[in-house]
Amino acid sequence: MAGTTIRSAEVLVASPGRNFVTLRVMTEDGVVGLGDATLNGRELAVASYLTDHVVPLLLGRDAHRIEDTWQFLYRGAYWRRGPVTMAAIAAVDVALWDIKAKVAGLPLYQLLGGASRTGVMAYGHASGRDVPELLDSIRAQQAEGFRSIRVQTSVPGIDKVYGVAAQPSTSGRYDYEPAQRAPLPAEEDWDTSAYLRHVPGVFEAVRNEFGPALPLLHDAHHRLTPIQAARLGRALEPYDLFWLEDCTPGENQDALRLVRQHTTTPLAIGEVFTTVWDYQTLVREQLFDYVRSSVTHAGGVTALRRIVDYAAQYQIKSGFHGPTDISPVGMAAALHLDLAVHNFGIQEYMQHSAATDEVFRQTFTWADGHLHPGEEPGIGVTYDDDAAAHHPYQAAYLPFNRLKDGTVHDW
Ligand code: EZ4
Ligand code: CO
Repeated sequence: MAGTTIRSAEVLVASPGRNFVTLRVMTEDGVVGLGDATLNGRELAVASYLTDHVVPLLLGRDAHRIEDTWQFLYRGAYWRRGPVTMAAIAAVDVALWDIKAKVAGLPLYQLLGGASRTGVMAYGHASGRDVPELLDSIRAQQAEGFRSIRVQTSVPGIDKVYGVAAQPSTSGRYDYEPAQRAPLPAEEDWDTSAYLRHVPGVFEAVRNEFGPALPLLHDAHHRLTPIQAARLGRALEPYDLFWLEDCTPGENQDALRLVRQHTTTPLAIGEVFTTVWDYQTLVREQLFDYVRSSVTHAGGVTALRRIVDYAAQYQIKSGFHGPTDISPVGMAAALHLDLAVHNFGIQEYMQHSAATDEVFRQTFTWADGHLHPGEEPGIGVTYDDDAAAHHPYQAAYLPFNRLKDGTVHDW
């Protein structure tokens, strides 16, 4: 198909509020597709992977050949998997799906099988430096329309805890952004015993205030050993969490076997996974409940669809990663998949800043706790070059952790 031959592919790096890497592919007919390649704190590595090693391979290919292009980039590189490679492949994959859907004149979810539901339930983020501030933050999220809420809390004895916004929320907006613009990463501190002592009481206070029905989530952010995670899961059972996320570091799938033996608290994992292989044991042995991968970091719509289809055979559901470092392009792609797959669970939704929204024009809607990707052909996002020009890339890093004795710990 001559008109759908790829004429150009550009890598766009901009920092409207935070850094984003976007791939823009154009066909001979002038149809444009966007893909998200943002890898928080390592953005330029993916930009180089795309510019230096992938863009030259795309020119002249048929944009319609999504599967062939995915396999060519994955198998053809010889060096497989990893976040840089898979973010680059994801950007190409999503840009080609965007193009295919635009050529078809349909929103992407129609090409994925059509809508399985009327909207995508999304959870918001609440946090507080103490319990009263946390309860206020939950109320603010409810006022924003969220019907499911992630709860993160400060811990006495720890200075800077993951997930806690530095400012109390004044506008109802939750503004925790872990990446910081600085030449070096910020150092945070960690004390697992203090955390394990404190967290169950916080959930008790939240349940006492909001009752039993409000879905509550919590992210332990990779910091616990298997037996510590088992103990936390068990301690949180009275508070009926929707999920406990990343209770142990993701590399060791076997860890969840031990956690699973001890607790019925539902488990979510996978935001740092990059392929279906990272889920092989977890799915087959039914060691978890929610797939946390994002379209952006797991090789695109093509690959994430395979992961959730595999998970579906074991009644494991989706719970795709949706922090601010997934660009509006990556979020939009996720929403189309959320709407289409049968085993949808929940979608994380951390609203982007006004500056981000000026660069990425979006068609999704948000009402009564649910997102919808909209009915525009493609994924429904356009990129404003003029707005982006005001926001050049700025070096930024995620923080890292040290224990009291100086040992580096998982962040
Ligand atoms: O730390 O997106 O569940 N959400 C998270 C995020 C991640 C960041 C890393 O880039 O764990 O806050
Ligand atoms: Co997380």
